[in-house]
Amino acid sequence: MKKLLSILMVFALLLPVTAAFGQDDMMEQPLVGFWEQCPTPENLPETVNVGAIFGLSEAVAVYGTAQQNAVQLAVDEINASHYLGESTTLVVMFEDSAGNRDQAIAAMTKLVEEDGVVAVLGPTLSSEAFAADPVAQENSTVVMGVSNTANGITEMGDYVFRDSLPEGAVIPGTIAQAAEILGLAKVGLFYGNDDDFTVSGYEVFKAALEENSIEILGEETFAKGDVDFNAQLTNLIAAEPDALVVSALAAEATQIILQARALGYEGPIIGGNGFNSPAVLRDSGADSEGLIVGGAWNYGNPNPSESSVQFVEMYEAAYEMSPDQFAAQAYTGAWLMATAIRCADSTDRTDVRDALAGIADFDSPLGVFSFDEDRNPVHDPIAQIVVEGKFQPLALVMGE
Ligand code: 1QQ
Repeated sequence: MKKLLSILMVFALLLPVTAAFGQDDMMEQPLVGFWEQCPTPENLPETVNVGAIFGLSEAVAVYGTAQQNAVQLAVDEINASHYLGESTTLVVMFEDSAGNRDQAIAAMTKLVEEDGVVAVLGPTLSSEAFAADPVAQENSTVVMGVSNTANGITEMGDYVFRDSLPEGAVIPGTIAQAAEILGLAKVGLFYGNDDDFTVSGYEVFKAALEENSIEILGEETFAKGDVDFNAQLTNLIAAEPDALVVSALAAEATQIILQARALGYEGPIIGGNGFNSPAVLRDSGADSEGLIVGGAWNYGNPNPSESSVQFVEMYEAAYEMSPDQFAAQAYTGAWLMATAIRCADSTDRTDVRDALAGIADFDSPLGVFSFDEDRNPVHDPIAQIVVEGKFQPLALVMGE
């Protein structure tokens, strides 16, 4: 009798989920989430609004479009599976910041002060986050970066979170592995000196190179929007480096790869997070072969979490293309935000902040995920190398 009862109860629990997806469109309950750790909320309103500020136009759209796709996918799953309760719908209000600091401030102000959102995802760039996040902090509203990797982001305040591994957590391991595999002794360093992320990436690269006793033969800089890098590359290449180490966003990263190769440079290029978009590989074609980049997530990870496998399937089915690291981080960010709202069982912004800060051992496409005490992510990075036009795990390619 007891057994029958428990079977019936399991059926009763499953019913709303299967009903939501309909007969033809049955899917399993998403593997992401705190389904058991945190009970189904009972006090949420019919609609819960969160904001998302991404670069959806201009050069930064190569990152922002993937982020928007991934957040929408997560929200659709969250609603279809009634993660926030039977009658609560999560709605995301997207704003385009176009990679521009002033636009990011305007978007944040609108979402937080006029639209009254519970919390905000984004903005895409660290430079936008440094401009706009103080607006969220002043309004005691959570903002969670899903691609901000510069040092110091969460130091803006206790409402500022990120699920994107900072360059400081990725680059040292990548440099150490690259140094071992390539036997690096001397490199040339090239970076954008007018962007918070590219400058921070440069500082982290420099410290990691020094840590590994790799000599820096020369340093060169550029500015956002530059299109001709020949003068700086000529100087760097003339010093005969074992590798070029570059901190740049996608548009400049692509041109730097193409122009370095056109100048006859055949050695390795090691890039920071800005290189992580498939668009960089597409636009630089065969010239990107051998590019080494550290990341937070890789499509070809030989040991993906189950939820990563499910995420890839869902994303490919929805968008007819493969997700990249930025999509994986944005998808995870949306689930983390929904989980904070679910566990808070409230739309009070401070309750949501406290619930988010308490998330640990969250099963996500990024792996088992926790926030540290400074609201930065804790999970393993992955060093990658471009082979046949795709980011592959470096360890796998090297047969380790
Ligand atoms: C930052 C980054 C960029 C590459 C995000 C797209 O890491 O601005 O922090």
